[in-house]
Amino acid sequence: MMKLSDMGFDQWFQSQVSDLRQEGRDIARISAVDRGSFLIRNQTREIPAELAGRFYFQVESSIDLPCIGDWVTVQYHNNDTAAIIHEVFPRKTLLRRKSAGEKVDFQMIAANIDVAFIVQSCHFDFNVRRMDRYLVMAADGGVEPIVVLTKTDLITPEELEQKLAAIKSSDITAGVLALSNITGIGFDEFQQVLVSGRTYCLLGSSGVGKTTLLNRLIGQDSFDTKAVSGTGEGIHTTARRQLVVLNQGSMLIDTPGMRELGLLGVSEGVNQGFEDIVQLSLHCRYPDCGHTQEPGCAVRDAVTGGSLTEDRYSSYIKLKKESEYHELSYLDKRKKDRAFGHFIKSVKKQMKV
Ligand SMILES: Nc1nc2c(ncn2[C@@H]2O[C@H](COP(=O)(O)OP(=O)(O)O)[C@@H](O)[C@H]2O)c(=O)[nH]1
Ligand SMILES: [Mg+2]
Ligand SMILES: [Zn+2]
Repeated sequence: MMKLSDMGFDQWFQSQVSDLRQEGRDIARISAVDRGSFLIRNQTREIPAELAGRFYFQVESSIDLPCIGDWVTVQYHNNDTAAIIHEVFPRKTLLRRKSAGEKVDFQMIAANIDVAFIVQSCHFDFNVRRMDRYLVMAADGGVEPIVVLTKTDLITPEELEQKLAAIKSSDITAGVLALSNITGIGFDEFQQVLVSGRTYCLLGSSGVGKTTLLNRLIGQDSFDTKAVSGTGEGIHTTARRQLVVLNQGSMLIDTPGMRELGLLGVSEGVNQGFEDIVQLSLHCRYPDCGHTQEPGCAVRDAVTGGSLTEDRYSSYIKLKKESEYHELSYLDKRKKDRAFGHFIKSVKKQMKV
């Protein structure tokens, strides 16, 4: 049993209750989102939820739809095993991105976040300019930023010093933490930042170690993982965004990578920071080489030959895959939606509906 106030429902939200809450409606927080499907978390558990009909014709922009971290009013049905989402509370803070297209529009990433961890890998992903864009995004939404550099095990202490100096010299005033998920160095300092009742969000490119960090937090606490995610692994693999309650009472939201956040243009997104691979690919036998199984692939050859590390290669492939996700056919997307449907079903099953 967790009080709503333990989940971040403070005086600020409390003061809005009389405007929003109607008879028979309860308050809960959005804890997982995948397109039109939601999970909400209340004092005792997570429950699959759907939007009330009015959302489908009253909402003008996707910004008005509930997103991860939102506080909402709900009505339960089917013996409290399903819920309808009625109202979204005003957002205290928010993380949103500009969406692609000619018209400037915004898409929500997460709401009611106290601290955003801007995660970059020391190894390949380090880019102060991109760090700045995330910092602006956080500042715009009233969210405190903390920079987290991962994979310190892959560079020398001197190289790490250089990176920290580069951040300092570019007038970034946010706190900076450096850690390795492999050796565990710096992990305690990271964990100490987390305060119970507060909500944190991991932001950053794909492959920098966000989910590994989350798993480490869950694993080390050896907390009853049911309370952590409801279905354990299922959420990690299928839900697009999820809010996890950690053992010591803080909440953490993992987000998909940067392409999903649309911070960078399509071509820039994948190739920026991978200029060496772009150079190599000019020598692949096929101009449209995917650098996975194609014969005569200069990129694979470089990995085999040792001039390109496996880690860097797989980071590139991962980022590329993520960007390709956006060009998936409608049918493929439907397939992914179904995967989320299975996930919702497994939550229901766990609750022995
Ligand atoms: N060497 C090293 N590898 C890491 C570290 N953290 C994560 N990884 C690896 O980086 C890859 C991507 O990690 P993942 O957590 O999926 O990144 P995400 O896309 O940001 O969630 C995985 O193969 C991890 O094992 C780290 O601190 N050091
Ligand atoms: Mg991840
Ligand atoms: Zn190739």
